[in-house]
Amino acid sequence: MPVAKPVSSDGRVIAHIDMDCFYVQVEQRKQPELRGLPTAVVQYNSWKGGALIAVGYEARKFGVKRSMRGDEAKGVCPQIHLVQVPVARGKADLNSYREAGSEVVSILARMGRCERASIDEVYLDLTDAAETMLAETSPESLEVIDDEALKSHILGLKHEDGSDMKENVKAWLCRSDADHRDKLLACGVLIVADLRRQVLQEAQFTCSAGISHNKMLSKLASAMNKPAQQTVVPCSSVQGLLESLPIKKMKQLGGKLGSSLQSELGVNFVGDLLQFSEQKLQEYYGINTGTWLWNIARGISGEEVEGRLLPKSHGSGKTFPGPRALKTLPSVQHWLNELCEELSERLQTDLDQNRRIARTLTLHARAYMSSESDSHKKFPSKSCPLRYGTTKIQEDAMNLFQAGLREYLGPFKVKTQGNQKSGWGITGLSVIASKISDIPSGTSSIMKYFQGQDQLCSPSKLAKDQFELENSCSFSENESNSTLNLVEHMKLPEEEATIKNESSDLESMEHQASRNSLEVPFYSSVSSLKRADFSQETPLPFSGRESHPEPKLTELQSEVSSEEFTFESGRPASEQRVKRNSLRDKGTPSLLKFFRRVDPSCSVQNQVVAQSFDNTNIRSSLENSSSIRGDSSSEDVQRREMWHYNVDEIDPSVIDELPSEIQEEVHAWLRPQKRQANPVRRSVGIADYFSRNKKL
Ligand code: TTP
Repeated sequence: MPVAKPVSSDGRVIAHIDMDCFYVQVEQRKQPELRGLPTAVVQYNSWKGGALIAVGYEARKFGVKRSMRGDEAKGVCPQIHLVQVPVARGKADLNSYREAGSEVVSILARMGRCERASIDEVYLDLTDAAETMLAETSPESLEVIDDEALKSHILGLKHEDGSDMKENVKAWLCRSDADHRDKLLACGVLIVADLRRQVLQEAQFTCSAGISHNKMLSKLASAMNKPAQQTVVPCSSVQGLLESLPIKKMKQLGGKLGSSLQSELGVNFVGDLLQFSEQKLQEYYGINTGTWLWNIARGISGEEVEGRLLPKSHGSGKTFPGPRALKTLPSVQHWLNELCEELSERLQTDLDQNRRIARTLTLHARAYMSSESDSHKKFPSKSCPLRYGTTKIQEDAMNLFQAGLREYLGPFKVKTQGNQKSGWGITGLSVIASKISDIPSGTSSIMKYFQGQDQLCSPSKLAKDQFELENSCSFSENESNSTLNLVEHMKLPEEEATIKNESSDLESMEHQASRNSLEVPFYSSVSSLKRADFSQETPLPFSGRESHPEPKLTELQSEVSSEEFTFESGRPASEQRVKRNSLRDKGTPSLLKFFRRVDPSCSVQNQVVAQSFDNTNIRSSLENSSSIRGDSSSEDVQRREMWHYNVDEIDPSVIDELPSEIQEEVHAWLRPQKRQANPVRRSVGIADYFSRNKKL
C-alpha cells in the first residue's frame, strides 16, 4: 500500500454552506404559522398528492421521505402540511427559491470569495479572513467564544464520558500548540458560526456548514450534521473519514465510474483506493481520472472556490412523462414558447440588474421512438447564438428542436405533424442560455450593442447556415413561412468584414468569447452529421408559430413516472467515461493550429468558419482536441460533437433545475473537478469582520 502524501497542505480554509430543507424554509418564511410544524413541498403535478421535493426536519421525524408522494406522506404523518411549489406557465416556478438563495449568498459573501454552487449551496474561501483573525484576534485570545461555534462537530475529537462537549470544543479551538492549519480551521469555525448567525437573523433561514482545507472535504462535512450545525475536518481526521466513506457517496463517483471501481477494482470505500498506485489508476481510467482518484483517496483536491455570485447560465425545462409525452410539433412549439418566455424574462432581468448578456442558446430534449430497435438513441442537444427578445428565442429554440429531431430520427420515415401518430414522443424539454458575460464597460447604449449583436447573430446568417449545412433535404411549403430561409448561402468573406467593422468593445468581447472556446473547443455540428442520413430523410414540415393547447392528458396518469423538476436525490455524478486504453493522453498541437485558422476575434464567426471546413478537417481536429484535453475517448468526442458547446459553461445550479431525466445526461458529461494546483486568490472584504467580531 502506498504511503499517503500529506493532505491539503496548502492551509486554505474552505467552507461549504448548505441550506436546510431549503424549499420548506422558504415556504415557512412565507407562511410563518407553518414554522415548527411538519411540512413538505410538493410538485406541481398533484397526482397522488404530488411528489415531495423538500421535506422539513419535523416531518422527517415521522419517517416522511422525499421519495414519497403526498398521499403516502399523509399516511405516515397525518398532520403534515403539504405546500405546492409555486406555479407559472403550467410548470413549477422556482423564482422565489432562487431569490431566497440570492439573499443568502449576499450575506455569506461578506467574508471571502464566494461561489454559488447551486440554488441552496455556497462555497466560501475564508483563508484571508482566517489568517487575519489568527494574526489579530486568535481564538485563544478571546474571552468568550460564540455558543454556535462551541456546538461544532470536530471530526476526530473524542468526548470522554461525562465530559462537557462544548468545553472540549473550546479547548480544541483555543489550543496554543495546534499546528498552523488547525489554528486556521479554528478561526474558520468562528467565522462560519458568525455567518450562519447572520443568515438566520437577516434571512430567517438555518443552514449547515462543513469547514476544512478544500471544497471536497467541506462538502462531505456539511452533510454530516444537519440541520443548523457545522462540522470541521482537521487534516488528522481525513484518512479516518475517507476510510469509511462509501465510494458512491463521493461527489462524481455516484454513477458509472463509481460502479466500475466497485466491480472492477473491488473498491467499496474511498479509502480502499489507497491500495492502488497512481500509475495503476491511470492505466485503468486514463491519466487525469487516475490522478484524480489517487488524490481523492488522500483527501486532496485543488479545486478552487470561484468568485461567482451570479449564475453561469439560465435554464428552463419541463418533463412530459408517460401519457403526457409530446407527439406533435405544435405541442412542442407550445411548450417551447412557454419555456422560452420564462428564459427570456430571466435574461432580461439579468441584463437589467447585472448588465450581463448570454451568448448561447441550447436546447435539450429527451425523446423516444416507437421503433424499439433504436430506443437507446439520444436526442442530440443543439445550440446557436442567442438573440434577445422572447419571439426570437422562441423561433430559434424551435429551429434547434427541428434540427435535433431530424438528426434524432435519422433515416426513419416517420410522420411528424398533426395529430397522427408521429412515431416519436418528447418526454423532456429544456432551454439553456449560457456563455454569460458582462456588457463591456463603456458600451454607451445597450440597444446599440444589441443592434450590433443582432446583425452578427441573426438567424438569417447563423441558424440558417447551420441548418443548411446540416440538412440536404428540402423543406415543405409550410416551411417557407418559417424563419429558415434555406436559399440564403453563407458568404464568409463578407461576414468576416462585417465582424471586423464592429466596435472595439464588441471585438474585445468576441475575443474573450473565442478565448473561452479555446478552452473547450467549439464542436461543429457538421462533423457529427452524415449527410446520407438526411438525404434519405422525410422532410419535416414546419408548422409555423401559432400557439397550441397542451396535449390532452389521458386517464393513464398512473403511468406517470417522474415530474418536472424532480431531482435525483444525491446528485447524479459527472462520471468519467471508463476507457482503459485510450489515446486521450497523447497531446497534439493540431487543435491550436485548427483554431488559428479561425479568426479568434469572433466566436460567433468561429462557428460559421468552422462549418465551412470540410468534414475531414473538422473531424480530425476534434479528435486531436480531445487528446489535448487528455480526458476524452472517441465516445466522448461523439457526445461532445452532439453538444456543440462548452458544457462547463453551465452552472450546476441550473442543471438542478432541469428535468431529472435531462439532468442525468447533462451531469454525466460534465467534466471532473479541475485538478491543477490552483494558486489561492486573495479576496477582499474582511474589514467589517473585525468591527462585528469585536462586538461579540
Ligand atoms: P437539497 O439541498 O438536496 O435538500 P434540502 O435543502 O431540501 O434538504 P437538506 O436539509 O437535506 O439539504 O435540495 C435543495 C432544494 O432543491 C430542496 O429544498 C428542493 C429542491 N430539490 C428538488 O426540487 N428535487 C430534488 O430531488 C432535490 C434533491 C432537491
